[in-house]
Amino acid sequence: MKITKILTDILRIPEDDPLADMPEEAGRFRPVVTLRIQTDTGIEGIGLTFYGGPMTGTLRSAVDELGALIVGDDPLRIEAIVRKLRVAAGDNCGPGGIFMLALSAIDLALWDIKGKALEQPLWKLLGGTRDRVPTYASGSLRRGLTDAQAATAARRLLDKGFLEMKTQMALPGNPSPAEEVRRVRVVRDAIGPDIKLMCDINQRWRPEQAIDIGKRAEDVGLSWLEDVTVCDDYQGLARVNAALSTPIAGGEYVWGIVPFRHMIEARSVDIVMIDLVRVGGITQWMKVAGMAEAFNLPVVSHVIPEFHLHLIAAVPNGLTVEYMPWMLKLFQETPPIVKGELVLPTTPGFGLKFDEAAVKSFRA
Ligand code: SMN
Ligand code: MG
Repeated sequence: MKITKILTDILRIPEDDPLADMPEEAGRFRPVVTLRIQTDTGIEGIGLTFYGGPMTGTLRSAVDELGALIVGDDPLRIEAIVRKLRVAAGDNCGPGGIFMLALSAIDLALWDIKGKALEQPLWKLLGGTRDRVPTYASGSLRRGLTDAQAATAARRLLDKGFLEMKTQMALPGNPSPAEEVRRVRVVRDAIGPDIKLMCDINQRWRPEQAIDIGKRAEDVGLSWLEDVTVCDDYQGLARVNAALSTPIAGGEYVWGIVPFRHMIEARSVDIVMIDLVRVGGITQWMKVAGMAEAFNLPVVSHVIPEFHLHLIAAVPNGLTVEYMPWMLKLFQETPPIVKGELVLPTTPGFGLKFDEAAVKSFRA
């Protein structure tokens, strides 16, 4: 099989809140680069990447330029392609940043091709541990909402059938520790004791603040506290992790596989969060999951559930999928949630098809 053509697009996707209809700020858009890799067999693989922000044009160019280097290559030899692109480009302008984001889009599309060529859904091809995975609602219970809005949004998520959901602390205006904890209790009280509740700090606390507030929040029964301090303060994270019984999660801001080694070796986290586009695509995601497994740690995904559910279902230590609904409207169909769990597709590859009308309407 040979790669014949690389097609990219930039789309602007509205930043709404389809889960609880409680957007923090209306009218914002998120730019995304989509990719289609075509082959001489007629099989087409799809991928995407993002986090380019105002450099999204540069990100698209990077995907185009890396893509041009692999026309004629065998798409099933993914490690060979990754190595070639690393040597050609990444050794000098990588390993993280735009290079890695672009490489990830290519890696995703290559795995989609492999699944389609072997006529298997990716979750099965990659290990197939289970055909349903827990999932949690994300993006709705944000720190900028009022208490009443957060409670209403949380109840809407329950009505939608979610059994797990994530909120945020590190509230605007740097309030007192007691105020932070009061807010997370508002959400807990709205959903009752049996729903899993996670809480994201998005790197906004100092380690000692995280220990203080984390201790006050222990009885809220959080499934995890996420990114409690800057992502690469592995020692600071480890101090927080050792001080609290609430599990500490982190990793969404970590690029490539080697920094995960340092994070895990430092015992910075109890739960390893892996972001498919920052880690370098499926090829590298699976390596980090294996590394975490060797340290007896579970892994969770970050955003793009329609891709990530395959990976959490594939590996034995996959815990739950973040149901962040950003890109769902790009596709004709996405996996349904039944009794709080995502049901894995049986169609080959990711089992995703672009909704061409949606793609057209989001084109930048
Ligand atoms: C998050 C951060 C940045 C972009 C999307 C989502 C957040 C999360 O940290 O974990 O959902
Ligand atoms: Mg997060």
